[in-house]
Amino acid sequence: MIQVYIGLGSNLGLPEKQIQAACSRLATLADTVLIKCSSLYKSQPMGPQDQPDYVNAVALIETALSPDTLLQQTQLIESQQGRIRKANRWGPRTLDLDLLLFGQQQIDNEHLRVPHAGMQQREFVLYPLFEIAPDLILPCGEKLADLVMACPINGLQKMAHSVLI
Ligand code: A4P
Ligand code: MG
Repeated sequence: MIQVYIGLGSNLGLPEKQIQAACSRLATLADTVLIKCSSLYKSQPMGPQDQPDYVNAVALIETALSPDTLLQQTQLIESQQGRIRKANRWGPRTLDLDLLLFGQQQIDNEHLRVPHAGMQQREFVLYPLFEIAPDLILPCGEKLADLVMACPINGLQKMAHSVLI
């Protein structure tokens, strides 16, 4: 089993419910155990500003699935939760599931880049990840704690409700 961190984001269709539903689905994947999920965080949109604030979280699973199979499964969950892919980059969505880290693997193929591009600069990824994995070291050798300290919080707010697992 490999430890995999998944970034969850939503800014349409009752975002807190979308994140809760997605975590529940992750827990039902074959050959996979949901270990924990961070608190929910409200974040300002990165990219186009004419869209609602996001709710973000990070989950830790342990899985025996391959990276490609896991990506297929997470994309299926996105589409079953009403995700419609539009041409505009970084537009609003009911659910986005990003494979942030897949053990210590570094993957770069036409479907998948792991560690997820940009995660090292995104407060809505780093802070929830740090909440559940404060001692994490990335495959590049960087300490997560150092990345968090260097990352402005940009209005990120921990929300009162947490995900039930
Ligand atoms: N892909 C490659 N690597 C990965 C990976 N590690 N995990 C490919 C998941 N997918 C990966 O993704 C586009 C393609 O990326 C997929 O077909 C997959 O093969 P997508 O989900 O269709 O599109 P996207 O999410 O709009 O694109 P992108 O560039 O991945 O965007 P991000 O980086 O996910 O950012 N603001 C706040 N506050 N919070 C957010 O969560 N999210 C985004 C989207 C923008 N602004 C945000 C947030
Ligand atoms: Mg994405």
